[in-house]
Amino acid sequence: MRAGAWPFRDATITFRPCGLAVAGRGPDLYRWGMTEQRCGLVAVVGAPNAGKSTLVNALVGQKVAIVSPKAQTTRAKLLGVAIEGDAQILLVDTPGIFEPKRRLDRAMVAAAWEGAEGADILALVVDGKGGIGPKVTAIAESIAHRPEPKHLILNKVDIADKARLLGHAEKLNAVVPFDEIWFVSAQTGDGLPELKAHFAKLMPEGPWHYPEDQVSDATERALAAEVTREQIYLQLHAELPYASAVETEAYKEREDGSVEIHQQILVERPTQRAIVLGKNGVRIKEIGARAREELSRILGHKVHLYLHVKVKPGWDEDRSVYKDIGLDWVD
Ligand SMILES: Nc1nc2c(ncn2[C@@H]2O[C@H](COP(=O)(O)OP(=O)(O)OP(=O)(O)O)[C@@H](O)[C@H]2O)c(=O)[nH]1
Ligand SMILES: [Mg+2]
Repeated sequence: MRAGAWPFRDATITFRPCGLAVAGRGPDLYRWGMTEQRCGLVAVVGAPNAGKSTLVNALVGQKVAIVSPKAQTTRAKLLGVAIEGDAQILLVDTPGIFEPKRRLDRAMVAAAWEGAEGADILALVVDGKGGIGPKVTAIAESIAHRPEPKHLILNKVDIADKARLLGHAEKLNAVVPFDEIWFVSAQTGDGLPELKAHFAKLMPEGPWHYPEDQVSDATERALAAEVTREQIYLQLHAELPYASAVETEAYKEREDGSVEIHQQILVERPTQRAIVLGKNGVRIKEIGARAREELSRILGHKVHLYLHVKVKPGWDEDRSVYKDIGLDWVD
């Protein structure tokens, strides 16, 4: 990250109801002093594209993690904070676990396993629409002997065949003795109120770790970079999403209450830069327009977003980029 001309804002994101599947939270849900507080960690792990981030967003009741139909959307672990009655449920969204090739892949998978450390519940999310192939089985095998209580969450029941879902549950339960098996749709919300209430019940007694209105451990400027990256995943194809990174260089509040954000999109080669820009700059304009709309909606302020595409060969071998993404460097 280059030193910006303006001070960076390190505020975190606060609750802003937006009609997601399980939006119930707010001051009325918790009455100070009348109940014992509970708080715990739920690690959300699984293969890429299983719907982990969609699930975390739905349980929090607000978008905190980006989502796309492409695999490996989440790059670093992120905490989503859900509240249910007297319980604060800290949901660790993790990158999908896959066979890593590049250093970036290795760092992502390491972050996923690190996210599972010390959790009160290990929730394995599986795409119920897909089959249970060797990749999902390998993840199940690697959690089988972990000490944490393990929940299997078969997701996407809205599009999955019911009989196949039962087969998946049986097959995975033979690999891991799951404490609980859930069938949900993170997208439609099917089964989520029950799942959330269940997680809440299992949270250990202890004080809340975050203020009631905080929904994530990410800063607003980190979220801003993620929202632009989400548009790259949604609007660009082939190797491009994987060959790019986004850095927020400056983030400042204007006097009128709007936010001015400057970001750099890093790509590896000049040909990739040309694709991100598009003919006459149409693609970058569209990426900027959509990211700006989404950010204004999440932050509740008008946003001015300035994007710059920079060719930085080997950015995925640069320690400072890893730090910026929130990943530990792996050798
Ligand atoms: N139909 C349906 N689609 C879903 C559901 N949950 C997630 N999806 C879709 O599945 C795709 C992947 O969702 P993500 O939440 O990004 O998946 P992820 O597990 O976080 O993926 P990575 O970050 O790449 O590991 C997106 O297109 C979601 O809209 C669901 O319950 N039903
Ligand atoms: Mg994700």
